[in-house]
Formats: sequence, structure tokens, C-alpha cells
Amino acid sequence: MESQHVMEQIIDWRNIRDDFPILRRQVHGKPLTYLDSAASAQKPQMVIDAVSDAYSQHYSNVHRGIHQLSEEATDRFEATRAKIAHFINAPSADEIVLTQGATMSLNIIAHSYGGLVLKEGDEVLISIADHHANIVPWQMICKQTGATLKAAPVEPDGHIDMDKISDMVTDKTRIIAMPHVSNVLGTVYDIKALSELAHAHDAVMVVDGCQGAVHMPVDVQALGCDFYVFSAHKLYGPSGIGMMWGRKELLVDMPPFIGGGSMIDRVTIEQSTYADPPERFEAGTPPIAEAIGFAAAIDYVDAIGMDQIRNHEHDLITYAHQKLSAIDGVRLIGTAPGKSGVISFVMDCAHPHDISTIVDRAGVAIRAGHHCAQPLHDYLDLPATARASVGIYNTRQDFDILAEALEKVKVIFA
Ligand code: C6P
Repeated sequence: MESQHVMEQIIDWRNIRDDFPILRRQVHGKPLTYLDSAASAQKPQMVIDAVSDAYSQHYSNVHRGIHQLSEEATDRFEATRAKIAHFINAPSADEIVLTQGATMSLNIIAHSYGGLVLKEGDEVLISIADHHANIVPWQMICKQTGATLKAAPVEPDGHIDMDKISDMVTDKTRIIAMPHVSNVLGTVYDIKALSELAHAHDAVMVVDGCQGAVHMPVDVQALGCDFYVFSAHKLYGPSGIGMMWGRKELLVDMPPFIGGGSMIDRVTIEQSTYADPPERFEAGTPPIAEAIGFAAAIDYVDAIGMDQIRNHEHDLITYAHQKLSAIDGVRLIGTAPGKSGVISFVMDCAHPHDISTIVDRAGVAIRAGHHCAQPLHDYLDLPATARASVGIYNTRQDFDILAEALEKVKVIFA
């Protein structure tokens, strides 16, 4: 406890900004205020250097070439797997599948695991606040298998009523798939309770951790879930790479989703046998330098500490809520207690696209639209929302600048 307190004192969050070269640039002649990390986070120099070093010193294809460079690239690639396993406290690095990102991970789970277990009349339960990446793959596999897709509600403030979810789980539920954190509402789902609920009905719990693993420590064993996925690019790592963790006893029975090189055991023209997990799910040449950058990103956040990141961002979200809700005509969307990462809002006077265009002129990057969560926006009866989201480099001052820019929006549209 004592040492954590000392650690907390030595982090000057303003200095963190110096690690991110892009934060030194200007936008429309104004210093960049980057509040769009939920879409994709900026990269620290350490990650940029790791990717550059991979290409300039250690690059080759992995697994196939028996030569020095290939061994170096393979060692670094495989080290990422072990690093991710440690980062989320997975029991084994063999349970970590490196994918192109969370979307691919969820498609693998839906098509491979869903395709294996779902049959006519079975049910898959998601929530109304899910990202399209955790909706569309389930729609596709439910259509193929004759299973039914159901969506649990969220409450008006964005919180999840576990009783209502429990009421929707039946003996036909085979899979519950929900986000760790909503990318629009910021609601933190109670994954432990959801996992217990799933297991009580012999179902599995799939967690879309895209907005979770970037904001808080994740321990998949403590959460009790069966699958957990996220993308590296939201964790200050490269785009084009992500991960899928699955419990070994589930992975070993799952068929491959994509066929090709690297995922086979033996191929004849008539048939093929497949490699064990994780390679079974990693067909083709993987994103090699990106995997090395992913490991550097984990080293970077680990050195700061996910607990400290959670505390820092909690302070920012609390401050941002006070600041934005004090502006007349601003309505916050998603105010569940303990929320994380994002602040979505609408204004009486302007459409979210106009809001983002005007604040961009002040150097402030936010996102506007449906944020790949159209069912949630339909449910809330909103065509779109504006969304500011936080990363480790943000400070309270960023929200002062946003609030000032929103006052300008009011002047322009009044
Ligand atoms: N959300 C956002 O602005 P990919 O694109 O595969 O890296 O991640 C998909 C995804 C899945 N689940 C959640 C909860 C997400 O937030 C995202 C990505 C971005 O909110 C881009 S749409």
C-alpha cells in the first residue's frame, strides 16, 4: 500500500504527454486536444520505436524460415503471446490467439464456437448497448444455425439491471456475449456476475474487452469468463492486431474459422488436419511488426500500472462530467456509477456532427455519430451522439478546452 502511494505521487500525468510525439502537433493552428482514444489511442515513442526496430533489425516471416532473422522475428512474435497472457492473467500463453483485432476475434468465436454448439431453438444473449462487432457476427451465426439472438436492455442512466438480464436467460441460452465497458455509455458491466449467470445455465461468457482492458486491470480468471477479446490499437499499440483469449478446453474442440498456411498439421488434396490452438486460428502471415509493437504497448502501460491508469481516468471522467453537465443545453448520455472511458452527450442547439466540426476548429478531436452502436441509439431515440473519450495522456485541462469550445458551439448555433 505504502509503495503504491509513493508510486502514485511520482507520476506527473502531464509528463506522460511527452511520450506521445503526435501530441506536440497543432490542428487548425491550435495545440491538439485528443479526446478520441476510444476510437483509437495515440502511440508512445516506445511503441513507434519497437515497430521501427522490428522492421529495421529483426524482420522476416515467422515460423517458416529456418534462419537467424526468422528465429529472431519468431521469438519476438511469441513473446507477445506470453506478455498478453500475463497482462490478463490467462493460465497459459497457448490460450492467446493473435488476431487482426477484436472484430476478427469475435467473428472467430461466433463462427467457430457458435457454429459448433448452436442448434435450432438455442439462444444467444447480447445487450442492446453492444458494438456492431458483438452483434453482427452473432446475427450471422444465429441465421445459419436457427438459433435466436436476444438483446438485454440498459436502464435510462446506462446501468445494467442484473435481474432483467437474469430473466432473459433460459435453459436454451448457450452463449452470453457482452462488452466489459460500453463504448457509448461507459457502463462497466459486472462480468463476474454475468459469468456466474452463464455458467449456472451451462452457457459460456464471451467478453468484448475493447473498452475494458485499456482502462482497468483485467484478470480473466477472477472474472470467470470463457472468452475475452480486445484490439491493440486502443491500448496505445499498432492497428491491425488484437487478441482472443479462450479457455483451453473450449479452444481445443473449436474448428478453424479461416483456412490457409500456418494453421495446419497435414494437408492432402482430399483433406487437411489442423494445428493445435492457438495456431489453428492464425492462418496466413500474421501482423509481425504489429505484434512486436503490441508487446511494447503492454510494457508501456504495465510500467505505469493499470491501477494507476484507472484512478487517473476516473478522476478525469468525474471532472469531465461536472464540467460538461454545467453547460446549459448539454445532456450527458450514460451516467451509471463507476463508468469508465467515455463521455457521450447531445446538445439542444446542434447536431453531434456540427459539434465535432466546430470543436475541431479549436484543435479538439472528439467523435460524433452512432459509434457503431446503432441499436443503442435507436433504443435511446437519438440519431447520434457526440463522444469525448479519455486516455492516459489526457488532463483536466483538456476538458476545460472542450467546455470552452462547446460554449462557442452555443454561440454559433444560438
Ligand atoms: N470501437 C469506437 O470508436 P476493432 O475495430 O475490431 O478494433 O474494435 C471493434 C470494437 C468492438 N467492441 C467495442 C466495445 C468497441 O468499442 C470497438 C471499436 C471504436 O467506439 C471504433 S467503431
